[in-house]
Amino acid sequence: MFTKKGKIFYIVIGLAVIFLMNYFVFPFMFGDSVKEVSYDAFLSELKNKNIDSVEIDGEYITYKLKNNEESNKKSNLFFGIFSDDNIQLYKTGYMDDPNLIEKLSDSGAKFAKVQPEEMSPILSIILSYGIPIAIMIFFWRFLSKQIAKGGLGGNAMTFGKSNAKIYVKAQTGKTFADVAGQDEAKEALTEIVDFLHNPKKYAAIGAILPKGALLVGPPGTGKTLLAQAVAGEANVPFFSISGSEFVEMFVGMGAAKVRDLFKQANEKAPCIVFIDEIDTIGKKRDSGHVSGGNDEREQTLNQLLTEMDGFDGKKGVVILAATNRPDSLDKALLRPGRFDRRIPVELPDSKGREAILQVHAKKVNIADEVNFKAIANATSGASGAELANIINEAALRAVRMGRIEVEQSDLEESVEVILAGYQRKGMVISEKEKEIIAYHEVGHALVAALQKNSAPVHKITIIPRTSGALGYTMQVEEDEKFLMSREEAFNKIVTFTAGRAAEKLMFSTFTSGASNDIEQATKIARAMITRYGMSDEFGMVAFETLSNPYLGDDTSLSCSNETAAKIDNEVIKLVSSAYEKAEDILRNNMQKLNSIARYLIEKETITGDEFMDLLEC
Ligand code: NHX
Ligand code: ZN
Repeated sequence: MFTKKGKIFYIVIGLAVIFLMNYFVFPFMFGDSVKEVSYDAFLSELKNKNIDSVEIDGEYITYKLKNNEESNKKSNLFFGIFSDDNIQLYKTGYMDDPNLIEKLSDSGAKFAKVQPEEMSPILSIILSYGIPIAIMIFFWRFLSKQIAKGGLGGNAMTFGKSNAKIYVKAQTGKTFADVAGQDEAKEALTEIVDFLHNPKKYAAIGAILPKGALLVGPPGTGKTLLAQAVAGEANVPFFSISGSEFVEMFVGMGAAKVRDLFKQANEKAPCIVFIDEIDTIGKKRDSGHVSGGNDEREQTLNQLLTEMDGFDGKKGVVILAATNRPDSLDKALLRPGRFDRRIPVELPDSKGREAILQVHAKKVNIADEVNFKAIANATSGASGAELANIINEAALRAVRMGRIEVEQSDLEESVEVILAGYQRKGMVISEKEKEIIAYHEVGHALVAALQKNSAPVHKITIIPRTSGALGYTMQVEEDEKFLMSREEAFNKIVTFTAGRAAEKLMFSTFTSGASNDIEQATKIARAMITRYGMSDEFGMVAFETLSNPYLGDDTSLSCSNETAAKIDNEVIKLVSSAYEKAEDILRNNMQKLNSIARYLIEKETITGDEFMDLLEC
C-alpha cells in the first residue's frame, strides 16, 4: 500500500540510486579508473622497467604497470572504489620529449600511438542525461504499477490515466430468454435488436433509429440484464459503465472518459453502450448557480450530450441507460436524438414473478412438486432481484437442513426471511409476553377473516424474527389486485388496529408493540384522504403526490396549514373508527379469540388452513 509519504520515499530512493550509479558504478561499466600522475613519476617507473604497456595520443600518455593482478580488480569492484587499489591505468600529459621512443624501447614496455579517445558529444549527452532519465521513467512506471495494484491512493493517483479500461466489453451471452416477466420491455427492445442485426435495412429506407433508450424502473427489476440481453440477441459487443464511474476528482476527467468510451464504441460499431445509473451524471443542471462543486459533473454531462449528437446514427451504436429516478434527469438528455425512448421496466406481476422464480430455479436442484405459483402469490411487490435472493436463500436452507433438493418449505421460509428476517429461536420470551403476542396476532387474524373485502390469512406465528418482529400475521391475496376499493382500504386499517384491540380487550391494557401496525394504519388512512380522494370531507383533491413512484412512497405535501390540520383530524377520525370496528368484531368473538390464541401459544405457528378449521368449529 502506498501512502503519499511512501511515494515520496520511493522517489528519493530512485534519485539516490541514480546518483550512486553516476559516481560509482558507471565508471566501472564504461572504463577503468585512471589516475593522473606527474611526468617525472612516469619517467621513474619507466626507468625501473615497471611499465607493461604505453599508449600515446596527441594529449596524454596512458600506461599500465606490470604486476597488476587481474583478480585484484574484481574483488575490489565495490570496496576498492574508496582506495587506489584498483587503479589499472595511469596517465600523464604528453610532452615533446625527443628521447621518449628510446626510453620506451629500453624499458621493454609495449608502446603504440593511438587516436585521441574522444567521446562524441551526442554520446556523452546521452550517457550523462539520457540514462538517468530513462531510469527515472522506469522507476515512475514501476511505481504507478505498484500503486495501481495496491488499489489505494484514491483518484488522484490515476491522474492522467483516462486511457485505463473504463468499460467492460463483452459478448454477454445473455438472451431475452434469460429475462423473465418483462414482456413489454422486451417487445420495445426487439426493434433495437433488429436494427443492430441489420442496420443497412434501416439506412436504405432513410430511417434514423433511436440513438438511445432509457430503461426506467425500480431497483432490482432487471434493467442491466435487459441491456445485456439486447447485446446478446443482436450478438454485438456490450460496453458497460456505471454513471458513478464518471465522477472523478479532477474537472475534465469524466468528460475525457465519455470521449474515450464513445471513441471505442464507434470503432466497434455495431455495439451497445450501457450507462447504468445515469442519474448520477444526468441530474438536472441547476441554472444560475455560481460555479459550485458540480463543474465536473456538468462537464461530463455536456460531453455526453455532445457525443450523442455527434455520432452517426446509422452506424449502429445504441446507447442504453438505466435509472430509477427519471424525474430528476436533465431535460436535455430526453430530447429527440438522445434518450428519446423510454422503456418502463416495472415490478413483475404474479405471472412475471412465477416466471422469474422458474428462471432462477433452473440454477438450483429443486424438487418436482414445488409450487411456484403459491410463492409468486405470497411475494406481491417483490422485484426480480429479491426473487433471485429468495431462491438462493431457500437453497442455503436446504443445505442447512441436510437436503439435496430445495423443497416448498424452504421457499416459504425464505420468503419470510426476506420479509421479517431470520427466526430467533434462542430468544427467551416470558409466558406472559407470549400470551400478549399470541392474542395480538390472533386479533389481527380474526378480524381479517371475519370482515368482507379482506385478504385471507396465510399464516400466524409467534416465532420472533431478527427484524425485531415478535410475531406476525401474513395475509395473501387470492388473486393479484391492482385496485383498492374504499372498503378494502378501510378494512385494512381495521385489521391493523385489531392487534392492539385484542390486547386491550384481553388484558385491559396495551403495549408498545403495535408501533408498526400504527404506522401502517396511519399511512393508509393518510393516502386515502390526501391521494385517493376517499374522504367525504375533501372529496377528489390531491394534497400529496408521490415524489418518485419507483423508490418507496416518499410524498410531498402541498396544502395550506389549515388544510394540513384538517387532514390530520380526518386521519385521526378514520383510524379511531377503524379501531372501534375491530374492537366490536373481537368483542363478539371472544371465545374464538381465546381458543385460537391458546392453540397458537402451544403450536407457535398456525397455517391459514388450520386457522380456518379452528374458526369454523
Ligand atoms: C421492540 N419489538 O422493538 C420489540 C422487540 C406487538 C406482539 N421493543 O404488529 O413485533 O415491539 O402483528 C416487520 C413487521 C419491529 C418488522 C413488524 C419490526 C414490528 C408486530 C416492532 C408484535 N405483529 N413489534 C406486529 C412486533 C416490537 C416491530 C417489525 C415489526 C407484537 C409486533 C415489534
Ligand atoms: Zn400487530
